[in-house]
Amino acid sequence: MRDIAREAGVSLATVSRYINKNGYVSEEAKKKIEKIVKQTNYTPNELARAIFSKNSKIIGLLVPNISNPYFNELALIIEEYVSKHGYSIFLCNTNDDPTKEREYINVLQGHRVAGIFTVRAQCKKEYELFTVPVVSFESIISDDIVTIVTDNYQGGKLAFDHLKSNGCNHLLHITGLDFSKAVHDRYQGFLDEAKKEGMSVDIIRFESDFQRKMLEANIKTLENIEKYDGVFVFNDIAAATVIRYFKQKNVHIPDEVQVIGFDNSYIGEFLFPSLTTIEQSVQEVGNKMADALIHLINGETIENKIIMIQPNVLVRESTKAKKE
Ligand code: XLF
Repeated sequence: MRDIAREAGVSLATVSRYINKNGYVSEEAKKKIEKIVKQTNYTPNELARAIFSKNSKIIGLLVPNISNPYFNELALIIEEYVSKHGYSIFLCNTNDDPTKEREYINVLQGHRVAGIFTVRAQCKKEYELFTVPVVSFESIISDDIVTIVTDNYQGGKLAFDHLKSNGCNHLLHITGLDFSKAVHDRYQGFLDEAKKEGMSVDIIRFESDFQRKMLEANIKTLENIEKYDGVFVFNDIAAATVIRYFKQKNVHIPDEVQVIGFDNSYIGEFLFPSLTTIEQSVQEVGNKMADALIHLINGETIENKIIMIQPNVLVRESTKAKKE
């Protein structure tokens, strides 16, 4: 910066204001500095900046696995949002493994990140000890940490109502990871609503929601799947493997069985038949998470620590209802 100031014939303070975008720089000085920056291919030393200011312009994003389409879309939305505020994303895949999650938390701390987004977190204590702001999706970590969460219970109810009003009588619910409260709430909403109607539901649990091989191994354990006429799957990527399985077995969707997922991740549109789903708007989730964290990094407070997203039914071809 000193060299640039000398070459441009301006003060070091002016160059610093220009580089850090924090103060007035005359148009004339700007032009001179820009010319030297271009000629010398200068980039600010982010490490030096992080050491000086105690944190960097980097935000950590921990996701269970980026190969789940819902999470890769979420990462994209968050990245787009924070980059407009001058931040970059440090992406960490936890594989839903608490050991890996803990290791990444340490790595992020070591890099003096400005904040953390965490998705389906399991290591609650570690986040509480963090001195920079944390925003969580789905897992309620503590009373102080802002959490964005879909009304999953309501989502489960909506899935039941949709299948019921489409004439389904033999219901199967494929649920997911045991530790996930979101997944459990979907299950509970579906079951409670069925109970109210005096209907029974068979339940199967999948152990993973992102590893294709694991999903396919799970689905092979489904016996007599042909006896069901309505299936609610806990998320869209798992529903995609269910649709494929029915096709291999020559079970026609939606005439013989109707399938509904959860998420509205983009994979649903590419399936044939396209997937009816309970939407938890990824745009809304991503924007709300990013907006909350940027506010917190800027030193503002957020009174409402639980921000609830309302789900809705998105009708496509895998169920019989009229398309909207
Ligand atoms: O954790 C739940 C299960 O999978 C999450 O919201 C998702 O639906 C994403 O696909």
